[in-house]
Parts: sequence; C-alpha cells; structure tokens
Amino acid sequence: MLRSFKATLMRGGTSKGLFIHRDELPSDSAQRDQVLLAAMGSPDPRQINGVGGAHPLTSKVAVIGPSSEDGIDVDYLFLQVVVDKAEVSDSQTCGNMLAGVGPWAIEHGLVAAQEGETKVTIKMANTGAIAVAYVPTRDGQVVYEGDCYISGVPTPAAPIPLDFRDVAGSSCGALLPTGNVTDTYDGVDVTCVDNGMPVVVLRAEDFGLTGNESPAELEGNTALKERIEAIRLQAGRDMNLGDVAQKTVPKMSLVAVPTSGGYLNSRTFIPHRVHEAIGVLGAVSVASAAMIEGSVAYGLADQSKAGSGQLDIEHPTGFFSVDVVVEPTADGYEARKSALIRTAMKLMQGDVFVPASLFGGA
Ligand code: NQM
Repeated sequence: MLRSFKATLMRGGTSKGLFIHRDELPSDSAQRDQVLLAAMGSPDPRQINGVGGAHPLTSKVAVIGPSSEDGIDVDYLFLQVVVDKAEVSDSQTCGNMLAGVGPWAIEHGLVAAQEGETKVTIKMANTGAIAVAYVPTRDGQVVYEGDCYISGVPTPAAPIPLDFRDVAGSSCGALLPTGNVTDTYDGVDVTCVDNGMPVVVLRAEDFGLTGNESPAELEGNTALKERIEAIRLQAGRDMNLGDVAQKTVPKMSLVAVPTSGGYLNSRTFIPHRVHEAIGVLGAVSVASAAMIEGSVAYGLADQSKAGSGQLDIEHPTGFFSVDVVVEPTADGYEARKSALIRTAMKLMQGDVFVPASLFGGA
C-alpha cells in the first residue's frame, strides 16, 4: 500500500527540493526521516525511485509550520537528504531553500499577502537564527516572475531580498568559533568562520591550485579531497561541532584572488561534492572572513570593494553578491549586516507517494 503527503517542488536560489507543511509528516523525527528518504529515492546515487535530483543541491527538504514565537511568522527546518546514504541531516540550515519559504508560507495561508511586498519573518530552526524575506506580492498572490538573474540560474525571476539577523555564531557559538583569526592544521593556515554557516576558509594556492578549477576537476582529485577532509575533521571539532565525520558542516571554501572584478574567488566543498556556485550563508561567511584583517582571505580579496554594499564572491558559475559588514570591536569582530537577494520558483505541487508502512500504516 502507498500513502501520500502534500508537497510543493520549488527552486530556492540555486537549490531545489520539497517544501512540506510539518503537519504532513510524522512528528517522530526518525520516522519522518524514513519517509523523506523514500520520497527522495535515497540511498541511491541516481535517486531513481524518488523525486530527488541525484545531487546534494537538489536533494533538499524544507519543513515549515506556523511559529509560536512572538514576532516570528514561520519556523523553517531544513533537512539535507543524503543522496547515496540512508541519512537525513539537520546539522545545517540552507539559505537557498530559504528563498522559497516566504512564497510558500504566503500561498499556504501562514502569512497574509500585502499589496506590493509581503514581509515574512522566518526562524531557521536548525540554528535558531532569524531571516526576514521580502516577497513580491500583488492582488493577494505571490509574484514569481520578474527580471532578476542570479548566477547559476539561467532564467530571471522576481527578486526576494533576504536580511539575516544574528546569524553570526548561530551554529558554532561565535563568528570566529576557534577564538582565532587563523589556525593551522596539517601545516595549512585556515580561517574558521560562522556567519550563518560554519566554513573553513583555505587558500587555493596552499594546495597548488589556482582557484579557477572546475567542480569536476576538484572532485576528481582524490589526494586533494583526502587532505581537505583531514583538515575538516580537525577544524570541525575545534569549531564546537564535535565529530563532523557524518555532518554536512563545516563547508570547505578554497579562495583565491578574484578574476572577474569581484571581491574574492571561491570553490566550495559542501563538504564532499563541490558546489556549482556557493551556498547563501556560505557566501556570507566567506565574505565575512575576508573582511577580517589577518584572515587567510583578507590579502586575496579586493579590499577596495569593502564597504561598497556589494561584495561579489566569484564561484564556478558566476558570482554571488552579498552585502556584509564585519567590523572590529574592543574584543574581536562583529557582523553588523548580512543581506542579499535571491529568487525562487514554484515548479510543481501535489502528492508524493511512499510506502504506507513508513507512516506506521498497513
Ligand atoms: O550556505 C549548499 C546551497 C547550500 C547551502 C551547501 C546554502 C547556504 O547552496 O546557506 O544555501 O552548502 O550545502 O543551497
């Protein structure tokens, strides 16, 4: 017997996945994860028996429900369904899927549409941090179509500005989780940062790379992947994330001088596949590291762009513009602003079928 649950397939930024009301899923998280594995078709490198897209960026789930907290409209729990393992991880949030949360919440009656623009205040349940989305709305409807292009998405759509509140240290406890601007692992200097996403920033040149390599080239370099994973396991522990062997954080961003007029060039392991672009909060975190004097990225970044309100983080398919301000304080550094623009698209809505037994039925 099969059983179904309601879901919307949406593109959020450069990611794609299912958006689901939390009441549609079992409340027990282990049972919920079994349902989601079956829905996406994991574990299987092709996810052939599910709706997942056979890549970490297209094997994502947003679970959304009304918030009980004052001033917060909805709670958004991000779940990464691992493609080739029977694992569902809540160890990170996702700023790309976040772009779809506001539109979805309005369409599902969790937030009333205003004329022109609707503000949706979202608690990112994975980290507890808050994001505010400004969703274009007209005549009580979400406006998806528009003329805003973001790198990595060939079609334009309506812009959705996102403003992050208090994301610094939301996973690791501090913007600089190790307490240092640089640390050294296996002889390589790194900067560990968390401005919404735990990231270890490394210089591409320290691995004999230019920083312009394609994701396929980097993924094909087994020796490089082993060195990076060895550093990740040590840095993750020192970033207060414990044993990160089975976690999707920290991400590992190789950085280099910009080549296309941007602020900084990047290639990001998320953490084992290489991102075709860069994650939203990943970009915010990398930009934040580059603003900190003495970090491994500071001297590579084009510091004439700092303070301009637009820092373009170059990546394999273009660049990601963020508006980030990090300033020195009496006892360290503080993130004062983290904002950016994304787009989202509703692609399909309906019933997703899984074995009824996973819901505890026959
Ligand atoms: O950093 C991929 C993505 C992400 C995460 C990843 C993200 C973010 O591009 O906020 O969006 O780093 O796993 O969707």
